[in-house]
Amino acid sequence: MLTRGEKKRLLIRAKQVLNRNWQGNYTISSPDLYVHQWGWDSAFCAMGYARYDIKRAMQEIKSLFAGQWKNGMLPHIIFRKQPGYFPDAKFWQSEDNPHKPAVPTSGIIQPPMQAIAVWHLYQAAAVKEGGKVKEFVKFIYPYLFKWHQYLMTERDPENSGLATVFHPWESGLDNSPRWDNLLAKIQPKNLSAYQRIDIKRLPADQRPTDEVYDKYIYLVELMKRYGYQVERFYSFFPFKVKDAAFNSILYRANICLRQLAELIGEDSKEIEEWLRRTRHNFWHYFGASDSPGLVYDFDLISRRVVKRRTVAALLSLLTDLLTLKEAQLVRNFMRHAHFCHSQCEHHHYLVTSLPYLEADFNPLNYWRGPIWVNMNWLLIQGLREQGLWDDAEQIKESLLELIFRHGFYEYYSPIDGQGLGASNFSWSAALVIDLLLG
Ligand code: 9WN
Repeated sequence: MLTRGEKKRLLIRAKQVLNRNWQGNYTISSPDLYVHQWGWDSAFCAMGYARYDIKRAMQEIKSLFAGQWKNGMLPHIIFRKQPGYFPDAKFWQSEDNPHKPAVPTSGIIQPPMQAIAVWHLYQAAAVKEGGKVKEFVKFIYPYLFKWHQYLMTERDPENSGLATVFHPWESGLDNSPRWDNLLAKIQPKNLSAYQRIDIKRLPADQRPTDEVYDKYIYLVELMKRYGYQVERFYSFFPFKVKDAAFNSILYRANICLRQLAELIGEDSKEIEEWLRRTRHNFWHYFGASDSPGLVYDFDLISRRVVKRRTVAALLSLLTDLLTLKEAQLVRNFMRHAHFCHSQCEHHHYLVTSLPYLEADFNPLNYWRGPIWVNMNWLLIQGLREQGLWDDAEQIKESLLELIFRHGFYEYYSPIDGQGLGASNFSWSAALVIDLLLG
């Protein structure tokens, strides 16, 4: 456990990372590669800012929604000036779209963390600056509502209460082994030549393979061909999934949206109806009888559950759809499969993106083994939600220690704690601030 002095130093360093990445009205995710504003990164950043600079937290969210499309879609990247990332603004062609936003953006989404962030912001500031934040909630609420309405309608033609994703990037856990079998069935056709930038900036063995990247680009090309309008490609799209982690976050976000509606006196009937639908179908789509409490994705093409055990399976902890017994089973599985036992140089209580004993476990590669700060932070929230306070506390202290020793990276090796991927990574800094000051 870190001493008080060490925690103080960690806080100063975390603020330095955010200051470096702050662009005056939004935050880039990392100067190494992610030099734009990303959807869920931005929400995580706002939650960190909420602890010490509420003005900046509100500005971050406002800037993000400048990229919202007219149909409510909140894209996963809002492009600003800097070049240096591929696929870039030109590639996505958002400006040619009838729903086009005020600034260039990507055409796909990421997990909807924003309502969670705005509720968090209100709670963090309620005592000192409640009035100011309530005004902000009134301002941002219609944008948030439209975003959720898009997810619950255009992204859910089945009326299941669960949103569909069309791309591994939409899950936020890009090259997770969850997607391997689904991607194996996709053969890119007529792909134009393109240049990857990520593997020039970051070590290639920590990133997705070229073969997988071709499929990422191919799926975007397909969506682009249909103007990213879901109703034009839904029936035949080759990657079509009800993502269990995305929808656990969405369910939690809808609860936050309802709380925001109540706060400002808006009618919450439609949100109630969304929640009802999700509750009705959640376990039907995501459950498996041999592992109560864990959640798995549902492939809409084969109409089967994709039973891969990854960190995503634990995110049911974010919902109120578990019995205490089920929550304890998820916790036990997490400790057993994702915590370090004998494999690591220093013992820690951190959740890996893949269980150690899975055949695909790779301690260095992106979402195929390393420890991610946002996943551990989400699980801390989930464990608290389930009343499993000691477990939440253990992860929190371990996470702070890891970052104190190794710095603010995109992800970390569970074996020796080495920082991997992009450095000066914003959400790692922001979520540390939230844990230190929350
Ligand atoms: C594609 C920005 C984003 C995160 C994602 C993470 C990574 C992008 C990439 O970086 O994805 O969106 O190029 O690898 O997987 O979760 O939002 O930090």
